[in-house]
This record gives sequence, C-alpha cells and structure tokens, in this order.
Amino acid sequence: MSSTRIHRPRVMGIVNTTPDSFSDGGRHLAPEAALSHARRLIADGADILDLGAESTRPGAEPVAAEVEIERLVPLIAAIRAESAVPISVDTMKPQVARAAVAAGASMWNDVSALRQAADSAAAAAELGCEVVLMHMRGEPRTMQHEPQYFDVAAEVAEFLTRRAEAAMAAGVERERIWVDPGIGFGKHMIRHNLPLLAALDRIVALGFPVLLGASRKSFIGALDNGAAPDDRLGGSIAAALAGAAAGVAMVRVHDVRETVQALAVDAAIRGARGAG
Ligand code: HH2
Repeated sequence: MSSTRIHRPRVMGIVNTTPDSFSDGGRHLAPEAALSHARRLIADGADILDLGAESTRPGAEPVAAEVEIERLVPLIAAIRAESAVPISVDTMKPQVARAAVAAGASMWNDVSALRQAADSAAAAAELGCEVVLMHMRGEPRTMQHEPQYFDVAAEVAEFLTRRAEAAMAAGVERERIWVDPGIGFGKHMIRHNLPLLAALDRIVALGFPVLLGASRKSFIGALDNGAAPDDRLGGSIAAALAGAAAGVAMVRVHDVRETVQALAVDAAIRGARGAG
C-alpha cells in the first residue's frame, strides 16, 4: 500500500494583547499572560504566532502606535529569547511593523493591505519581511454598515490582485506576498462569508499563498443558534478543513492543538485516497 504525502496548511496561533478583541479580549493583556499564552500555542504545535495589539473587530477604537509598540516589542523579545518560532505582527501601522521586525518578527499581517498609511508599501519593501494583504471593505469602525457585493469572490480576488500589484510596484518581492480574503471584514455574516468560503479555490488560483482567518468568527455563531465565540471550535475546524481542501497555505486560529490535529488527519486521509 502506498500513499501520497499531502501537506497540511500551516497553523498560525493568535495572541492578542488587546483589551477588546472579540473572542479573547482582555485575557492576554498583561505581558506575562500573553507570554504564557504564546508558550502554550508553541507547545500545541503552532507553526507561527500572530501578535496583535489593536483589535480589528467591528466598531473597535484605534490604538496609538506607541501603545501598540509598548505592548508588542517586549512580548516579541521575550518569545525570541526562548523560541525560534516565526512571529507575525498584526498591525496596520508601518511604524509598529518596523519596531516589531527590529525585535524579531518576520511577517507583517496588515488587514488594511498596506492602505492605512501613505508609506505602508514602501515600509514593507524596505523591511523585506513577508507581508499579508487582507481584503476589507471600509475600515474596522464602519466595515459592517450594509456591505454590498455583486460577486463577492470575484471582487475580493480583484482587490487582492490590485493590492499585490501595488505592493510589488513599491518594491515588495512577489515571493513575500500572502493574500487573505478577510472573512468577516466588511461582509455580511451569511450572504458574503459563505460564498467566499465556498470559492476559496478562486483566491488560491491568484498564485499567492493564501492565509485564511475564520476562527471563532460570527458567521459560525449565526449558523449555530448564536453560539458564543468560546463555543465555536467545531465550526472553526470545519472552516479550516474547507480551506485545506481549497489549497490555502495557512490558517489563523485560536485553538491550535485541535486545528493541527484535524488538519493532520485530513491530510493523511487525502494522501491515502486511491492508495491500497
Ligand atoms: N482576523 C482578525 C484579525 N486579524 N488578520 C488576517 N490576516 N486575517 C483575519 O481573518 C484576521 C486578521 C480578527 O479580529 P480580532 O478582533 O483581532 O480578533 P482575533 O484576533 O481574536 O481573531
């Protein structure tokens, strides 16, 4: 009996040091709590950690760059002192990305797709780190005000292509660009997020590695009688498996251990398909 080895998507573990993130806000605000959460995610098998200091949930208030830097840099340094795990920084501000990369981060996860500041794309090129370009309609404060699309997957694909072109025009190397459909960012819970999740292969077909962030998002609650964020693990895993089937390269999740296990079993089953 032979089987083909199928690689599972990489798993990015979420560490928020914000007082107001939708799913775990406040829980990891204290530096020691964030560090122990990061340790836990590393032990659980995270391939990379995504550290955020400004919530992007609908209606969230902006945080000053200095506050983000104060929350992130000591945490990055502390993780670096004990682990070689790659670190991503979830920020819209080039000055925060600069401080994070100087402290040891190797990926800039920008939910504004380098649109927030005039010098974002130039900063990304200069930093030479990997860059995630995510689709969002509007900005976090207003993005859920009646979003409209004619064909959501086509419009998201078009946007991501344009943002990747803009990044490359500013000097970001093609190999360093990731794209993300931005589940929940300026999208109706059901009418937009579900067709987008069903058409992830069209985003993968753009030719950039795709990051998918569906973990604990509201559409899961909407499909399960209003289940609370802490109670959305099953739906989060279902979305990660849909991403794996479509060929996404990485999933951004809160529950690392369970997701790694689900993706490993899924990859093993797909690898065994047609064998024996
Ligand atoms: N979702 C959130 C934050 N950052 N970055 C990418 N690339 N893709 C995502 O889907 C994504 C993201 C969710 O918002 P937040 O309020 O920060 O909550 P949490 O970090 O707990 O998921």
